[in-house]
Amino acid sequence: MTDTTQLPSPAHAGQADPFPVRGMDAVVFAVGNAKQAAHYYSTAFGMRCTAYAGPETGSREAASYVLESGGARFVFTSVVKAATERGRFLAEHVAEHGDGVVDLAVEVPDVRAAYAYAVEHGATGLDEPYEVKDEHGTVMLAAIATYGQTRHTLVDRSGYDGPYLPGYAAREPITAPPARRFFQAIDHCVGNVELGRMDEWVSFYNRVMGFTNMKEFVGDDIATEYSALMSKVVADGTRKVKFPLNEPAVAKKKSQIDEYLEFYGGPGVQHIALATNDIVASVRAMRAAGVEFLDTPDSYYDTLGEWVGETRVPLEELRELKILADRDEDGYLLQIFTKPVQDRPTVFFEMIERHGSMGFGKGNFKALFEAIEREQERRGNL
Ligand code: TYF
Ligand code: FE
Repeated sequence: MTDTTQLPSPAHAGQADPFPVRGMDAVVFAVGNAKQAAHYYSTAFGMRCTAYAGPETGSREAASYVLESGGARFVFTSVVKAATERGRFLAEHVAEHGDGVVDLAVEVPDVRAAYAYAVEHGATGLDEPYEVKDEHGTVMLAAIATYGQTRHTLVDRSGYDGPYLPGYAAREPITAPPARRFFQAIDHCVGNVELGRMDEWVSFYNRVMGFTNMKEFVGDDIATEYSALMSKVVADGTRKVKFPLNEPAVAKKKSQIDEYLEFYGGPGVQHIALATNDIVASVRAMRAAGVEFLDTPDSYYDTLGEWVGETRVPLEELRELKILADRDEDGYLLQIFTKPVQDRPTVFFEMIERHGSMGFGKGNFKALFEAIEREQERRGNL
């Protein structure tokens, strides 16, 4: 599973980063009811609503709520009137995919250069670079297509000090935010693509955005044994933006990725991992607010101590909250996965507390995938 000798050496090895990025700018969701989604992410994820655009601010076709938790930003958008291009896109996206991610927006220092590089290397351009401005300054934007109907907007907001984007008005939190935020950054964003297409998308990110492969992956051997999926991870040169990619594997069971593709109606974002520095407090608060997490059998904790060793959180607390732990040569991580957060078995979240490890919890893949399959079975999809 971990074999650094197989990593392709990037074409630009030893040269300056061909596609510098500052980090994730936002994850934009198209949902059926953005007003209620904004409330859920405020109360259950401890996020703070900071900005709004809608009919009251001159945006007649859609309503958008911006929620933040530390450096993590989510935007929830719903159609208000489908009679416009944007409105029709949102209405059709929700009809086809249910609530889902339309945009993994990436902050870059130079939008024109990033867009030109991407398109030159084979990306489909969706929006050529353009400026939007108001009294707070100027934002540069452009967009390229990725898997399914998902896009990457490229954002440079260094010349802007307003709330989110021109057209948005600052607004008060929906509920009083918790004293301590539940998470402070987006750790990684995972895409599910069709059977046999994962390597094409890995090479898309290699070529178009200069992203390189990280060493963690699920290969053929493990896939057929128990995971029913294959997975590789690409990341920018600074490892601030990490995009794992999954495809279904032909295995003994129907893959959880097939279930996603069937119910989402094609490729799309599968999960967003949120970096926390107190997973115990966050999971307690989120559970109390009604967030459902995957179950982990007690037997997992009976042997965990033997191979993970000491962690910040006592084993009994991990067991109580069903938090998973993994260790590699760089350190350890604690992680837990929510159940899907809408009625379709599609998008879910991960909470991750890293202590040195830069991996994705491969020591947990077996326990995790068995937990996902138990849910799949309960839904009648296995
Ligand atoms: O992002 C990851 O790679 C881990 C593991 O369907 C994972 O969170 C991989 C595939 C999957 C669920 C979790
Ligand atoms: Fe993950």
